[in-house]
Amino acid sequence: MRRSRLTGCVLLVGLATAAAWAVNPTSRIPLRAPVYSFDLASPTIISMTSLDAGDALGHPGPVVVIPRENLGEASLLDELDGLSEQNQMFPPTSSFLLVFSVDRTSMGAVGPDPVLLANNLPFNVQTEAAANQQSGDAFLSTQLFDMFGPLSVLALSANNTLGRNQGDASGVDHSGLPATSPSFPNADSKDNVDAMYIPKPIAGGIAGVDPPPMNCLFFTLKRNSPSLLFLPGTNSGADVYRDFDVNSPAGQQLYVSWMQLGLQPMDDIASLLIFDRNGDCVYQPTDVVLFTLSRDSPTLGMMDESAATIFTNQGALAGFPAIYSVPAALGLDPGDHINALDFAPCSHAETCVLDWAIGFGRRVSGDVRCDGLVNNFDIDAFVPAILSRALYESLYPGCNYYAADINGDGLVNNFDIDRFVACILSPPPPGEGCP
Ligand SMILES: [Ca+2]
Ligand SMILES: [Ca+2]
Ligand SMILES: [Ca+2]
Ligand SMILES: [Ca+2]
Repeated sequence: MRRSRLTGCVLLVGLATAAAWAVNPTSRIPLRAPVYSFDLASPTIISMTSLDAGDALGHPGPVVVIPRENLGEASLLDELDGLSEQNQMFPPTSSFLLVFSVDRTSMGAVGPDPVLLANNLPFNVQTEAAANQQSGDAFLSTQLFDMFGPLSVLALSANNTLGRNQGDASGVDHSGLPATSPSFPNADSKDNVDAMYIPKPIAGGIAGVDPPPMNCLFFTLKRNSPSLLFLPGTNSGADVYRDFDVNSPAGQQLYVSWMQLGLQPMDDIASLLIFDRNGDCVYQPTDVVLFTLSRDSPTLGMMDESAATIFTNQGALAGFPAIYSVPAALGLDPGDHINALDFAPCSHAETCVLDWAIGFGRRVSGDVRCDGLVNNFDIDAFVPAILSRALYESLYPGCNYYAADINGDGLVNNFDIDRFVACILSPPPPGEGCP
């Protein structure tokens, strides 16, 4: 009796706390904004004639950052299905969290991790699926991996948590539809992130350690995309292309074929993460190629595997790819489908997840002075934040530098100024951040 009353009290307190934080779930440190695509059935692609399913998009916007023509996609019906940076300098023993997107019918296998729930980080594939808004999101693994597979570090359960929402997460989103906060029930059609890479470094901006210049970009197209007939491969959704110049229509070549990956011609690579380890943009068996396959790929049937199984070329036998990770390692159900994949360098899973995951009470965008209000007095703190992180943190110790990342792209820079000014002119209610 006494116990249940106590539980009731705790629940009430929990609800009251959640109510106070019911606005603007976001992250403490935004994952850097990705380059990504939406599929043909996405309402954003259908409603905006300037955006196609073959384009590589950027946030906020979305805006086109690589037009489809520059990846050899001549048709409005082409779909960009996998995208990967070169990742040529990444050390083979370094660890990371996987970052992935799922398709419209993925449900997840487990509820949120209890440790993350206790930290007001209540969103994962299952909660987002329950709200019919999972397919436009990016999720983080809760355990570490390296380029060869899962690492056995068990601080958190094998699960996933929300890293970027499709919309309305104080900028930590894909500018997608529905334009609603995580877990807000959605009855409309929804965008589907279909390809993605996050320019490294993954969280925040660290001067001087931006990624090394990329010599080529890797991509795959969806099976039956019209332009596969003209690209220099075998008209297969399981061929991987490289592009040496994303600023011009020329430059596409075959990087690795379905046969070299142990696949079938009718397979369809649905997500792609490449470590071109010697940095030459040429395929060698020492390069690491991670990928998932679409639900109807023949190889999944032959191997009795899942569209949420991540495959690798490392250790593959003739005619079959090897398995990099199983669905349960990511808190996914065998019926789920991973359709975009990247990674976020990380040495301690719990620390990274607490920093990057989306939840409540995380970061009040625009409250750079951290007094709970966004108003004119934040201008004096915003200016040093734009100039230098060290300067800002010396002037405002204990405040969150990323409160100045108004557009939620993971960087504090000049591109935040316009939104900050607009926000100060029309300030949000107390406790809420800039939209
Ligand atoms: Ca895809
Ligand atoms: Ca969502
Ligand atoms: Ca290579
Ligand atoms: Ca920013």
